[in-house]
Amino acid sequence: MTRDAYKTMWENLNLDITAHDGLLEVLGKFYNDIYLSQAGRLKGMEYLDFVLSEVHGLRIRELQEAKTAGKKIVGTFCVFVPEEITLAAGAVQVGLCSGAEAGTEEAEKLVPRNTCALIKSFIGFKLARICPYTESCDMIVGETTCDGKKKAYENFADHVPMYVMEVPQQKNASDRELWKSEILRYKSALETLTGNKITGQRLKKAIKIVNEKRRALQRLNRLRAAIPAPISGRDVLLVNQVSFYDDPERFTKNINTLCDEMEDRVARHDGIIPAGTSRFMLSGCPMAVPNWKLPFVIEGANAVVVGEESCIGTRNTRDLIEEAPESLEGMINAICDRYLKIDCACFTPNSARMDNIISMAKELKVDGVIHYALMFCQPYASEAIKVEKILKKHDIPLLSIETDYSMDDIEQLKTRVEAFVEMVSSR
Ligand code: BJ8
Repeated sequence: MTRDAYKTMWENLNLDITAHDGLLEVLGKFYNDIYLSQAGRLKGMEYLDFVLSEVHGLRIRELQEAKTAGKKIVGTFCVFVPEEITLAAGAVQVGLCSGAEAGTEEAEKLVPRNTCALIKSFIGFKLARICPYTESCDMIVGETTCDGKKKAYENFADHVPMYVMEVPQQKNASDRELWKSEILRYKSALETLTGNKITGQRLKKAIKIVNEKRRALQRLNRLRAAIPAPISGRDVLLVNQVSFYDDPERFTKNINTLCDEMEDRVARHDGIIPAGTSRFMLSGCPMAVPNWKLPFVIEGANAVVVGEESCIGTRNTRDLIEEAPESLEGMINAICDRYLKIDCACFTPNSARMDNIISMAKELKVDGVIHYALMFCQPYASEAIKVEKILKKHDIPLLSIETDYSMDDIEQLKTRVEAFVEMVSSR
């Protein structure tokens, strides 16, 4: 990314240029160490390298051009926000970064100290004026998932144009009614914001675009399950992270090209990860860009991540919207049903998640599961106890980790992960 070419754009977005330069420098260094240092990467990953190198450059310029052309930009933090509705309104949806420590001191003036790193991160990025995505948004959509998020949005609303969707906490008939009414309320809010009416035709097209994106990610997940693994877990995590802010149709095309390359290598049993490397599945909280800490530690310990049971992973890609309905009402119902299948730990009970963890672990033939909860995340830390029980029943080893975005515990993490890898490989 040529900094000078974008400086004026960043200034116009009211970024703190010095702090932003610092962020890009650290990000570039991390990216070199974690990604570009990998040997024998797939050629298709060059697209992801390019997108990442232009994450605050070209993509932001595209968003500005879309705004000039009259489009609205909608920022989100959660996979519950239906991108199909956003696209059908002619708006652009982007996931807002919340995977790095920034502006923590300022963020702690808006939320208590014992709030998870993800929440502090999105507030910190805004208050430190280093996120061009947040600054580009015409509307930011939050959701009533965990308590931390829903209370944070109240204070965050003093700083950004906030809209909050109510997500039910159970999955009974009355919850479905509530969720459907929330989808309709979101549809109206977008129609008001954009001035565009969401017709059946527009929604059908949007459903197809988002389904195709999820199909490409499903294909990637099927291919990566091969033994030997044809791609590192870090690279797949990056693909999932980029899926939240890249143009969806361009992204799908490039991921399918990457899959073609993988298919070829799988057919030749030409994995880039040596056969015999211990295989792990990550399960738990989402890892938003640029949170690459744990996969880097795992893969540095002679192991490979072959699946993510997470919202930046299969929780977001497992289910498609049914494409058969032709009426607007039918499509809204299909959207409603698809999103209610999400097995976020904010639901009670949430037994579908336990079933999904077991079936994924078996399908992927993993040697163990690494459960990842962000410090102070009550929903996932609580479910870690259930995950442990169910995995024990199926004789699948588990390492349960609680961490945050700082590097303070990196040595301790390495020691624990190395011991776990050694333990599973001696079984
Ligand atoms: S659907 S997982 S993206 S809410 S880590 S902020 S839960 S205290 S992120 Fe999530 Fe939607 Fe659920 Fe997925 Fe709260 Fe936990 Fe923090 Fe979390």
